[in-house]
Amino acid sequence: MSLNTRKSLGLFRAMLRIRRVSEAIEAEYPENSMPTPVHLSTGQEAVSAGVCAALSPSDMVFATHRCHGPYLAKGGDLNAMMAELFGKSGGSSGGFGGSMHLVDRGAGFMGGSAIVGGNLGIATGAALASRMKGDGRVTAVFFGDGAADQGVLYESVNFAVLKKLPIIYVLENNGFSVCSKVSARQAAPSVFLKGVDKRLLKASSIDGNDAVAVLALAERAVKRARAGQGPSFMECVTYRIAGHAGPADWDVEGYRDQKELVRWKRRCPVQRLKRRLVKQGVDSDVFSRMENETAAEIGAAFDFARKSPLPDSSDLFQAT
Ligand SMILES: Cc1ncc(C[n+]2csc(CCOP(=O)(O)OP(=O)(O)O)c2C)c(N)n1
Repeated sequence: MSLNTRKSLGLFRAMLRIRRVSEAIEAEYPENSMPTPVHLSTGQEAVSAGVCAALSPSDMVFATHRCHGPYLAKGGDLNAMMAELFGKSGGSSGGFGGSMHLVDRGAGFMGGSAIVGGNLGIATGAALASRMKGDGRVTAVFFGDGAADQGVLYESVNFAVLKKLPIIYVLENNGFSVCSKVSARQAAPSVFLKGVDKRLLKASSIDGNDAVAVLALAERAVKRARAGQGPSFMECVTYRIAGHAGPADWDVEGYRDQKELVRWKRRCPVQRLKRRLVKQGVDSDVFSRMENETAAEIGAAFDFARKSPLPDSSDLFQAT
């Protein structure tokens, strides 16, 4: 098997896992066993998988309220994620944080944030700390097009360029901020890239549903960061197939064109990569084995979450 096929299979496994975990959450959510809002990233898996595959375990990732994908792709513990969603003590934030506040420092996953744009400044600060300590870590910060409307993005990028910080700004442009389209909020497509001086900031816009392309761009960004050449900005154009929050069928009707949704479903990043791998000669047994392993892992994580005790209120100040 060629190195490229092996890398692509790694991306496929990461995306499949995120997709199947999301589906399992969707199926369980109406049971009211998870006392937390959930923001699924169905359709956006290639961004998490591609960016995180370019990073080493000690590199840092900061994410948003839609953080399951980056958490899992960065090596976060699935048992701890599920227990967190169930509000149990075995959760990654002791059951006190919920779905938007996953964290796994051991895996370099520094946390999701419910404050839109909130992690941009914090991640930039973490990259400054890496630069000052010379620890060689690269930081990637995920944020949505809604967060890109905020001034903190410009302040952060400006500072990162000024100090040549080892950071990658990963814009997951999924077309919406809750129910509000990008075109209703921004003057032109990729407006935040238009005025950028390319000599100062390496900024690109790519197909965010192509995991191989995301990985290739992220690898270049990591290389630049490690070489002390400063930040990169990657706009990954994708689509949120799920609703803003909760299971997909909880989506508020009317705010998006159903034909557009169907078109993007056809561009499913997981199926796209599978088709490519089949063309490269990967056997159907490989996919069946991955499906079985993923299902077993998810089943075990749900069991772990169900059996984990509720947190003790006296632990509240330890966990927050
Ligand atoms: C500072 C702030 N303003 C508003 C909100 C309410 N809010 C929660 S999610 C969201 C949309 C964010 O859209 P985007 O950044 O594109 O991320 P996506 O949900 O599309 O992944 C908003 C406005 C918030 N949590 N924080």
